Amino acid sequence: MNISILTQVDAEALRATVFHGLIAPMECGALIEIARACEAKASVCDSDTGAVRVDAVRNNNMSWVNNDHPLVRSMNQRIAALTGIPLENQEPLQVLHYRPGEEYVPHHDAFTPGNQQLEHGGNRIATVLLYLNSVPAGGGTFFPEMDMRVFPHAGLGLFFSSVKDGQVLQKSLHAGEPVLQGEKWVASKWIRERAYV
Ligand SMILES: O=C(O)CCC(=O)C(=O)O
Repeated sequence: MNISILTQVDAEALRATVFHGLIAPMECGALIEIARACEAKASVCDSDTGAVRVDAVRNNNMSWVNNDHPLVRSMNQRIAALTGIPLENQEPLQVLHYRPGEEYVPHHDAFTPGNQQLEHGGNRIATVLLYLNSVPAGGGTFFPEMDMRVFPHAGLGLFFSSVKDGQVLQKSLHAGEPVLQGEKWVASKWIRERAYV
């Protein structure tokens, strides 16, 4: 891996890092094809109750790609090496696919106290996004509390933390903005405090 850090933002307890070099251009295309074969309407996990449901807050498609695929296994290992967080803390890799007008409205990836999802390895402490294609217009990942936006470009990655000392970081609020032109493919990895079960 030859990772270049392009930007690093430390906002109170939140760290956000934009990087390049974790995924090669050919691998971006291959991951899109793996995901395309098994995509379905995206679901959300209620941040209070943990219940999983299809919801208008996220009107794009998604795929939970097979962890046994050599490329997916390799991506998971690279994410563990990049973050220094054990592989076993990772949820499966998901690939999100947005068409024009589709979006993921502002949300926190971390859960609030009492959520039954916390039983599956504690909270989501960090997220890694890997942009698999370049979007001609729209489709940014926007953090309204930090006025920070990452534009999707093939091969770019974003790491951000979501929890510090057991507290959900309010500044980690983020959205997948509506795609205005073209399509957007992004791989998303949620990482737990402990082994994901
Ligand atoms: O599509 C994006 O840019 C954001 C995805 C996202 O919010 C997530 O995976 O939690």
